[in-house]
Amino acid sequence: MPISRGFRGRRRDDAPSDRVPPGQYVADDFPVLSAGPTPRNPLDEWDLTVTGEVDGLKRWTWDEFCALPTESVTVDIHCVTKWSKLDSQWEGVSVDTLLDGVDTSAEYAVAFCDGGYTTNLPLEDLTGGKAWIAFAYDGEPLDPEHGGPARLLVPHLYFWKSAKWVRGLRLTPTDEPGFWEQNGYHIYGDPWKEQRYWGD
Ligand SMILES: Nc1nc2c(c(=O)[nH]1)N[C@H]1C(S)=C(S)[C@@H](COP(=O)(O)O)O[C@H]1N2
Ligand SMILES: [Mo]
Repeated sequence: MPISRGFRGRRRDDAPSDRVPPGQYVADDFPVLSAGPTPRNPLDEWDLTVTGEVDGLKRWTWDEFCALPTESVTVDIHCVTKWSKLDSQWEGVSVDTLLDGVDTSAEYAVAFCDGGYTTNLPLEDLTGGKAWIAFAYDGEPLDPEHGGPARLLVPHLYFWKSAKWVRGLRLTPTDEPGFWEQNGYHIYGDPWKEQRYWGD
């Protein structure tokens, strides 16, 4: 008797193609990918700053950051190593909130982190409800391995742009390649265009 696939439930790779970019597969787990050790620093030494091409520096302590308005977001994320995770649930502060009232001529930003990791993005990709500083995942405080206490979340670009242990944004007039962007990854990283590496 032939067994119809329809009786066996939906397979992982039957995920709707409009949600899984080319060359990606859907992962059920949440892999950890870090270029170095997980930094663990006391929260009273943590701050978040917006620097660079701004009138004066903007800075939040952990308590001040926690007092900002938060958003719950459910998004699909896509790692350049080819796993995608659908419907990941986060809580975070919109980057729009951090940049509210910031007057800048900068068109780009470099996110910087504890541990020295950096990644670059056009400011346009951080604003307009497209990016968050996330501090919770799946209803729990963000795991240190996944970037806790807080990480950048930019789901519409490959996940290396979502800088873990983020400590700030430096606004820049030009697009300055970050850690992976200096090491072969694409300057922009649109998963729908498969912009994985230089030249893609
Ligand atoms: N600070 C920092 N952020 C980082 C990285 C890193 O090595 N250091 N790796 C990036 C890469 S390549 C990916 S795919 C994701 C992985 O996030 P995860 O470990 O939570 O899955 O974090 C990104 N952000
Ligand atoms: Mo990655």
